[in-house]
Amino acid sequence: MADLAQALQELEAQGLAAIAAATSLAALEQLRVDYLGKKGELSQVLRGMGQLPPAERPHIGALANQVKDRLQEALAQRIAQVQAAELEARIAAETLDVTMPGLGYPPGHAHPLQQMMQRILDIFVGLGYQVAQGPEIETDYYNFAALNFLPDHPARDMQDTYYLPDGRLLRTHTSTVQIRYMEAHQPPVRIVVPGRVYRRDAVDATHSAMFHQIEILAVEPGLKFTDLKGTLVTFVRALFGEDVPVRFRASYFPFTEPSAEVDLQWRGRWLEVLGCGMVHPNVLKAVGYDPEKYSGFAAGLGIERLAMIFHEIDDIRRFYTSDLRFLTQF
Ligand code: 2NM
Repeated sequence: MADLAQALQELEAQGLAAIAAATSLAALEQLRVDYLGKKGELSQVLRGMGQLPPAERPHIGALANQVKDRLQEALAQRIAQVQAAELEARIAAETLDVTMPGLGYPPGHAHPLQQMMQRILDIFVGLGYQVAQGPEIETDYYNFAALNFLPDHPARDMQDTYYLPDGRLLRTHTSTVQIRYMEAHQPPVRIVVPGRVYRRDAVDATHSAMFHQIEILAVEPGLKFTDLKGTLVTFVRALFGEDVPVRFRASYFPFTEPSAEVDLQWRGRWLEVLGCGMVHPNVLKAVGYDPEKYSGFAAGLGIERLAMIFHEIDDIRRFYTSDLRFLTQF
């Protein structure tokens, strides 16, 4: 009996030491099998119980249970310690260094046409105009009829405009938006309208089948040509400089009467930059405004043309071919 009791105590001391020394969950599981498993050390020792006199068996049995409980308790504690240590090691290994420099995307900037458009919009917004936009696919009515184009006007020809099979068309100017805006609002009107427009032109250095326009429209009682002139001179000076020479030349548009072209002198040459005029009474009538009560002025310009003058660009196609050697210069 003394042998068995001593063997149990040695087993406990040995087991506790091994458990304390173990550093992984796998090693601890192996120790559990070795000491407490069916074929483990404790079972081996207890096999000797059969040789004991019956009176001694309860005492040894109790001792064996104590050893088993202590080893189980030690295992559970050590497993918790090892798990905590493993978690800490993982957290330390996975720590994110938020100060590490990134890969770095090259900084971009707005396309030169968008830059020019934004500058022009800013000037008119500063003069009290609101930005308005509308659809690029339009009806004959909004693109031509409401704008006082006669039924046989050459711009309506299949040769000059892109038509859809259902008779609708790609707008040839943004004036369509002015018509839609006037239909929906009563004067006073002050809008600036940017957008893409389409012309069935042969593409070359100065022509594109799609380009960008900005048009303005103001309507209220008593507006005169001098109001138009003052507005456009202010605009041109804000864009090209305070002392740039500006001149107005008589011209013709179906939707304005009188009409004019605006030229500016730039590096010694007169350049045409804007079309403008007083809104034709037929256009005011078409949107339900009384031409006896209201008058209006309007103007339009091509963004590409203005950007080409401003930056001395020689070919309109450079805007559309996404060549970074060109685009990064602006
Ligand atoms: C231009 C030139 C002159 C214009 C006229 C209108 C409207 F809708 F009021 F009739 N919108 N835009 C206009 C007038 C456009 O572009 C060269």
